[in-house]
Amino acid sequence: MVVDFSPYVRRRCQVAKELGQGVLVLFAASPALRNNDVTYEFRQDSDFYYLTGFDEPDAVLAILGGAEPRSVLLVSPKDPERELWDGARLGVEGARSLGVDEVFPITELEQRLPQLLLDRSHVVCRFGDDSLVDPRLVRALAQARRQARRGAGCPSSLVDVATLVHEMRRYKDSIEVSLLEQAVSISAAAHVAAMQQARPGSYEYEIEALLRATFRARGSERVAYEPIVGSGPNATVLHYVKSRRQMMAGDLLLIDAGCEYGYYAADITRTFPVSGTFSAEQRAVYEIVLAAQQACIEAAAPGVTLDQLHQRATRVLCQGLIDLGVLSGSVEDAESSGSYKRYFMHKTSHYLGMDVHDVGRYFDQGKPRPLEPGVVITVEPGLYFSPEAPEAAAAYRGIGVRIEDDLLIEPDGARVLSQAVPKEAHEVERACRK
Ligand SMILES: [Mn+2]
Repeated sequence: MVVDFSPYVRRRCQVAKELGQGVLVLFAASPALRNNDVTYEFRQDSDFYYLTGFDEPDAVLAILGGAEPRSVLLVSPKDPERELWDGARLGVEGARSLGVDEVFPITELEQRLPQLLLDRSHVVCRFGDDSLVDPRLVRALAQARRQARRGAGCPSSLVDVATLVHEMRRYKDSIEVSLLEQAVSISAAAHVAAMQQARPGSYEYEIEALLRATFRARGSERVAYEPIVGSGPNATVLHYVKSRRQMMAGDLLLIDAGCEYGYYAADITRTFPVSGTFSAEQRAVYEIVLAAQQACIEAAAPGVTLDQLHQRATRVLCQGLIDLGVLSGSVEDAESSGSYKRYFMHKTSHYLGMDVHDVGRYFDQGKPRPLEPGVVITVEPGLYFSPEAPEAAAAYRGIGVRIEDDLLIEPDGARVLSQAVPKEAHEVERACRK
């Protein structure tokens, strides 16, 4: 695959501009041990990938601002013996193709890093996340300070990478949007396949396998998060990932699954009847959740906050719970007492991007932050009646419904990226009919 590294060059230029006299230092992700000598599949750190497009471990990126901005990358040198086992590395020569100004072997980190910190006002970095990275950075700072006694300046403060890189990541550029569209379109195909495949007698893991196979067969590298495939009462367990149950006629199946494509995540949820037809109770709940979700989608636009979307969803869900006879009193009573939280216990939206719960501040000086063009969010209201739900909800016990779409905020509203997955009750039933 030919990779165009110009977006990474552009992003590093922007970082350099905002750094002033500072320096940004980012470590690549470390391979995580699973058990004994087996590691989890390696996935690059999102910030690191965002600024380099480089997906090997054991690497460090430094971006220096100021009058002569430059970026420096330290990578694993070529090692034919190791590469026989682990696969090819780009190496120092190869890494020059990434468009960075200087490349050095990572073996020189101990001497190079303190040098890169000299005469810099501050270091933008991540701390407290990786117990292996923190001491290396602190050692380099200490060394830079020792040199500072001989005349050079050394950084006087550490700045969290969130203030700079995560703010950039909150706004998706056109390349990011097209990768998100790809991730969403592959995930949509998997949801449609699941609707066609699931039937009474199927096991949840069979559907999970179908989702994963569809992702991979269409070029996705991995799931964006562990798929949730919850049938019957499992649909009321928010983070159910065991996928063990056999589905029965009359069950709803809740699937919350999305793939990652080119390091961008999709996050889609649909809930459908495994026999192809909603029961009256299931349909009543489904229509309420759908109305709440559509109310949010209509309202999503620049200037609106995620808090406002959540309030909107909550209001529709409260009215629905009252109409069902599950809650009594007025919508205002339900909102102020929080009585609805027994059935709707999570938030309506989060940012979506390289991370499924993407970075970027939600609040500005304590106040919810308005949406802006380029921000991508999910809208995912739900209602969950656990098998232990109170007497007033007896008819709905064991029903769980969530509907989730991915939205790109545009200058005049929002575009639903995940439109290809059926959502209206009759469309869902049609997609499920065997
Ligand atoms: Mn989500």
